[in-house]
Amino acid sequence: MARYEGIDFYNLDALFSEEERMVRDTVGTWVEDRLMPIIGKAYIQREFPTELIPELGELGVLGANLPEEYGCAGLNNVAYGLIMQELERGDSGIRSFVSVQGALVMYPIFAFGSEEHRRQWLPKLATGEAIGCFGLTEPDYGSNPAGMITRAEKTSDGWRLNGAKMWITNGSMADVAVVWAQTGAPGDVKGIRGFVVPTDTPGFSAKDQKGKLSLLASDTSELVFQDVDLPESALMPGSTDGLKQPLMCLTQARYGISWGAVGAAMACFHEAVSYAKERVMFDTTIGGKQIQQVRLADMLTKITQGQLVTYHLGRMKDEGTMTPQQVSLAKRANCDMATDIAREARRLLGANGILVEYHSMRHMANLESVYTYEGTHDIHSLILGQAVTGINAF
Ligand code: TGC
Ligand code: FAD
Repeated sequence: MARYEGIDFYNLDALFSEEERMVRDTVGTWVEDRLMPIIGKAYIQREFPTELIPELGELGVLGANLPEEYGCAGLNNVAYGLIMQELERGDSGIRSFVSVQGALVMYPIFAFGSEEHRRQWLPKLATGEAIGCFGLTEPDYGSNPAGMITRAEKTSDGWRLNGAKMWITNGSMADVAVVWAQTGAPGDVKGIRGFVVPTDTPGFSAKDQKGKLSLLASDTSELVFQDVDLPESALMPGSTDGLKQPLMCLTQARYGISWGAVGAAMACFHEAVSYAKERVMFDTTIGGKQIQQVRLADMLTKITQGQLVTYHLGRMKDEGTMTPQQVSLAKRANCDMATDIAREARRLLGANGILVEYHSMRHMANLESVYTYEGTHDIHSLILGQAVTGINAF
C-alpha cells in the first residue's frame, strides 16, 4: 500500500509547497528504511535507538525550524510539523526525542539564551553531537509547575542549584539540560528562571525511570541537583518573566505533538485497512463486514479532521497569528483522536493486534504518555474552558 493511499482523503497534499512535500517524503522514507526495521526490537528491549541520532542530525530534523545561522535547517512550521508527523508514524519515542531536542532545548537556548549559549550549543545540538533535556516537572509539581521547589540561590560568582526534576525525556543521555528553578520566594511565579546546565557539572545526576509500560523506546529519567555550582553565565538572560518562558517552550512542543499524534493515527489506520483487506473470516475479508467499515469510516473522519486542524495551525504559526489556546485545542483533540484510533486498530487486528510485529498496540501504549505529557487532556480542557468563559478553573 502506497504511503499516503487513502490517508489524505481531502488531498491536503495539493496545499503543501514542493519543499514541504520533499521534507515530508525524505523523513517518511527514512522512517520506513531506517526506523521501522528496528523499532519493535528497541521497544521490547526498552532502549532508545541511539545509533540513529547522527542520522537524525544529517536529515536536519533537530531544531528544523530554527535559523541556518546556528546550523539548523531554517524550515517553516508546516514543514516542521510534517517532520513530526512522519517521525511519529514510526514511533512516539523518536518524535519525543526530536521534540525535546528542538522545541524544549534548542528553542529556549535560541529565544532566551545568550549569544554565547547559542554559539556553544545550537550547532552541536543540530547535528546530534550533543543531546539536550528539559527539566520543568517535579515529583510534586506536574500540571502546576508554578509551585516548583527546585531552587537556584545566588552565590558570590554565580548560582547554586538544588532540587529534583521528574519524568525527563533524554535525561540520562543528555549533555546539556535546560533547567527551570525558583530564584525568589517559594511560589513566586515571577522568580522562576531558566539555566543552561552542562550535565557533567559536579552534583548533577540522572537516574532512569524504571517500570514504564509506555514510550519504552525513549529515555525517561529523574534529575537530581545537589549543590550544583553554576557560573553567572548559566542563567538564560531572556528568561525574565517567570513561568511565561517555560510555557512558551511548551507551546512549541505542543504544536509538534499535535502533528505527531496525527502521524501515529495514520500509521494505525494504514495497518487496520491493510489487515481488513486481507484477513478472511466467515468466508470473506473482514473489510467486507459492515461493522469494520463503520470502524474504518470513523477513523478516516477523525484523522481528516486532525489533519485539517494541524495544517491550518501550521499556516497560522508561519503567519505569526497562532495563539497558545489554539495549540491547546490541537494537542488535546489530536492526542484524544489518536489514542482512540490506535485502540480501534488494535481491536480490528484481533489477536495479532497484541504482537510487536504489528504496530497499533505499540502506538496505543505510547499515546497514553503523549496524552499525558505537555499538559494533560484535562489541563488543555481547562485552558480552553478559560478561553471560552474567562474563568480560571484550575
Ligand atoms: P498563567 O498565569 O496562565 O501564565 C503565566 C504567563 O504565561 C503566559 N502563558 C503562555 N505563554 C505562552 N504559551 C503558553 N502555553 C502559555 N500559557 C500561559 C500567560 O499569558 C502569562 O503571561 P503574563 O504576561 O500574563 O505573565 O500560568 P499558570 O501558573 O496559571 O499556569 C497555567 C497552566 C496550568 C496552563 C500551566 O501551568 C500548564 O500548562 N501546565 C501544564 C504543565 C505542562 O504541560 N508541563 C509539561 C512539561 S514538559 C513535557 O511534558 C515534555 S514531554 C516530552 C515530549 O515533548 O516529548
Ligand atoms: P498530575 O499533575 O499529578 O495530574 C494527575 C491527574 O490530575 C491528571 O489526570 C490531571 O489531568 C489531573 N489534574 C491535574 N490538575 C487538575 C485540575 N486543576 N483539575 C482537574 N484535574 C486535574 N516533564 C518535563 O519537564 N520534561 C520532560 O521531558 C518530560 N517528559 C515526559 C515523558 C513522559 C513519558 C511522561 C509520562 C511525562 C513527561 N514529563 C516531562 C512530565 C509531564 O509533563 C507530566 O507528567 C504532566 O505535566 C502531568 O503531570 P503529573 O504526571 O504530575 O500529573
